[in-house]
Amino acid sequence: MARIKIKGMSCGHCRKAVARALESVDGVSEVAVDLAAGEAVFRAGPEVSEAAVLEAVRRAGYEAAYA
Ligand SMILES: [Cu+2]
Repeated sequence: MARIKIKGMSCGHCRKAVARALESVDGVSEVAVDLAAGEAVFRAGPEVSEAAVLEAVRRAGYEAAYA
């Protein structure tokens, strides 16, 4: 499983927005976003680039980085 840190989530709406953004990336599945911890864990297939994942989260309005 891959894990990223996310900055700027403040409520359940943020958590859902980040989850949707991650699920929109081809090859990403089993997304779990932890609001309190400010992180997300997901399964990423071999076609998934870290840059694409971070860009998807950024487009949703949040800063993200691989831990
Ligand atoms: Cu929010």
